[in-house]
Amino acid sequence: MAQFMARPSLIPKSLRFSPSIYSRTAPSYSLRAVTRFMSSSTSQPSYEYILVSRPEPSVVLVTLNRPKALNALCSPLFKELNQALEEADQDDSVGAMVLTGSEKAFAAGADIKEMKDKQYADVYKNKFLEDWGRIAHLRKPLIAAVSGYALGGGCELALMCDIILASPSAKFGQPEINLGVIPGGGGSQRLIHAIGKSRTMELVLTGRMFSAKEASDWGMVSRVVGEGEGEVVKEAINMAKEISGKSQLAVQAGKEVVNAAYEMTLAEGLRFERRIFHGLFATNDQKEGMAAFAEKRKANFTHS
Ligand code: CO8
Repeated sequence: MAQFMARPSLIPKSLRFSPSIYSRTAPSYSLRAVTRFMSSSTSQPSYEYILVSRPEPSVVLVTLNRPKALNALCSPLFKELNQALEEADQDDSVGAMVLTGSEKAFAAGADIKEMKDKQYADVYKNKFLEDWGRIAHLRKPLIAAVSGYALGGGCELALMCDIILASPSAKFGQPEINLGVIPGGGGSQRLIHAIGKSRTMELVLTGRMFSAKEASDWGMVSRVVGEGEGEVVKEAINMAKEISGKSQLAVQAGKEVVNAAYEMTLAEGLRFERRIFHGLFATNDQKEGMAAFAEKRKANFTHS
């Protein structure tokens, strides 16, 4: 399929963001895909390494946009990513966020060229990578839509998201061992929860890439979507839109209790879940949701 590089001049004026967002070449979506996802943009701060759009009024889509380096995760990119996602997290009109890359690469890992000459004193003193984990502290759901390479930090970035959807082309892996290091963004820890010890050990020690199908069979991704350019982003946006139609309070509570299962024993987790469940009876959305069911109408949540 003919590829379209999203230069501003090729996008109708009414569909453009702030022009400075296009200072770099956008990922290789088709014109149709690009305009569809950008069709409801709002004015955004200027970013160099990401694109931010509103494909639905309640959904923010963040697209990693460093195509020449296969979306390698350099520090300035992560700074922008944190800023865009944290702003969306605090925006009352946003119900969920989607994070994606290009057809060829979600992200091919941390930027090896940026890292290669770093010294221990430097990385330790300056807490290298510590900031990257801020994504895991967002309160609203973040859905990863993965096509192409998701390697090293790219795989870890996907694992920091709440839900992963994969295109059939997705290739995951933790190849850090080939660089003389190990995963540094949670790859060894989050992966083990998702796919178990033996598989994690194999992948971390051999650096072997694994397919979307394997990731799905092992439960690391929710599902592999159908073939087609932009399909995985479309599915993720639909899912984010669906989540956005629920009570934001209940969604955040649901995310909190699911994540708590990583940290707690079963007994603690069950107690925590019940306490949060009880707490939701103090919300208007619980009253509205249950009243709407009884009255056979659609709930009108006010997120209060
Ligand atoms: N860093 C910097 N540049 C990269 C990276 C990277 N990780 N990956 C690709 N690039 C660059 C290449 O250098 C090349 O640039 P140039 O054209 O200037 O030479 C360009 O992207 C295109 O890459 P290739 O020519 O290699 O493209 P291919 O299609 O031949 O190969 C691959 C694609 C297989 C993805 C290959 O590029 C590759 O193996 N990349 C490195 C993958 C890797 O080792 N990733 C792990 C990095 S270490 C890491 O992530 C540590 C995690 C730390 C924690 C992070 C927390 C979130």
